Amino acid sequence: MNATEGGQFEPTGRSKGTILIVTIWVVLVLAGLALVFAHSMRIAAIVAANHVASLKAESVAAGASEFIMAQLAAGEEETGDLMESEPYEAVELGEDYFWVLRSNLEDDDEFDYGLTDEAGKVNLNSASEEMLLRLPGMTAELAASIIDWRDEDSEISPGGAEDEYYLLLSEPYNCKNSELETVDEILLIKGASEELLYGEDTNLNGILDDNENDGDLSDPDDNRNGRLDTGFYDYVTVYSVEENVDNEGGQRININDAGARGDLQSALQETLKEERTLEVMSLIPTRPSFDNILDFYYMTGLKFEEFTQIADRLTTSDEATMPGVVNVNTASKEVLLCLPGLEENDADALLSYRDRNNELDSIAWVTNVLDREKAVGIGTYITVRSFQYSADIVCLSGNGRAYKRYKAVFDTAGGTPHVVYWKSLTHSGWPLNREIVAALRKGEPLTNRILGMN
Ligand SMILES: [Ca+2]
Ligand SMILES: [Ca+2]
Ligand SMILES: [Ca+2]
Ligand SMILES: [Ca+2]
Repeated sequence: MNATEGGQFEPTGRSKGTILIVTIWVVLVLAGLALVFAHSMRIAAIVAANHVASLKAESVAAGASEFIMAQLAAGEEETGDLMESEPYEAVELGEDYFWVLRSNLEDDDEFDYGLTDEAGKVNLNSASEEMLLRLPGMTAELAASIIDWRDEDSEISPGGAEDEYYLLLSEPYNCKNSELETVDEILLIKGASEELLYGEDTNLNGILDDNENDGDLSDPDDNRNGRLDTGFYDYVTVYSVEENVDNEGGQRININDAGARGDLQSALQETLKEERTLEVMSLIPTRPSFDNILDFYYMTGLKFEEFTQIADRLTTSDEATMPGVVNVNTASKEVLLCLPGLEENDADALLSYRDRNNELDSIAWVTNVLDREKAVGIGTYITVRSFQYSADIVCLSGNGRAYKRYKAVFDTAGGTPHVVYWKSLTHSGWPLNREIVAALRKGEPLTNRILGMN
């Protein structure tokens, strides 16, 4: 530029070009900034929308939990039907949806929905080592280590582990020496692994997903055999417990307590004639030591109809609670096979009898299926009642933008269902058919065709 008389700078031809270039740059930068702002505003809008969707999915989970507790409270009278009473598939809650997902133990190709009865499982805190060993995939090392983990002493059982083992780990911790509080806690125990617990079903949806059948191409490292090889996760619990009282909440009569003979006689008299009562009483030893109430049934020669009327009022335990008794009315075949002495044909026979009969209101029914030795052999470990249920709650916002998934355990003991465990499973990914999400994102309705897809 040149200085002029007025001290002004006159642009030369060259500097005119410079100004033009600068102007173009400024315009370009401003346009770019405008684009950036528009873009970031759009991102902000999406983030906000996703956040709203996420909050909605979260509140659906709370709603689903309330819904389940209402179902449990209403179904208390007929707990046997509770598992089937609601389909729990794509339940609408306002604009949003939830599912209660359950592993389909029969078919790894089809989703199953509903509550899961925790009493139909093997309780890791009360099962004997022998019962633990009968779980699918269980190793002798892990079974022994579970016993050591939960027992109070520090004596190492063969194959087991106490402090000596855990304190030498690179991240050391103590042997717990008390009960497991969650099923996942088992992963802290020597010999346990996600592979043993979950098997190939790492997202816990009961379905063989693509990544669970592609070898080591993607996690997990599966055997690519076209079948879902599961762990023992679906067969174990730490929650099952019931009070040792009859169905009306009344105190039970301990048939092994010689001091309770009078109570037993009165109870028998309520259903039997005087003569028959005395006949039965005469068969009870002065110092009775029945293994369980089924042992009593066989020893006294009570008729099945006579025994079923009184069975619920009898016990052989002085304990106030019966932890970990297995509900024979709801247990899966795998769980039935964990009961002492039962073989595959026994489990099949129990399942088949269960399907054909409705009135299974005392454990006496197993005597119609099993021989005396086997029935008495499992009599101590079984029940026909359930108080704890779990639910795998999958929630999706109505616009398909956000989902949440929770594992919840509910306890109905005491009459009012309440949550005893609540854990997010959202990190394991959307567990159901992706078309559901796709349809909602496009604003399309969830048709039966989409819901029926796996
Ligand atoms: Ca111990
Ligand atoms: Ca799966
Ligand atoms: Ca894989
Ligand atoms: Ca497989």
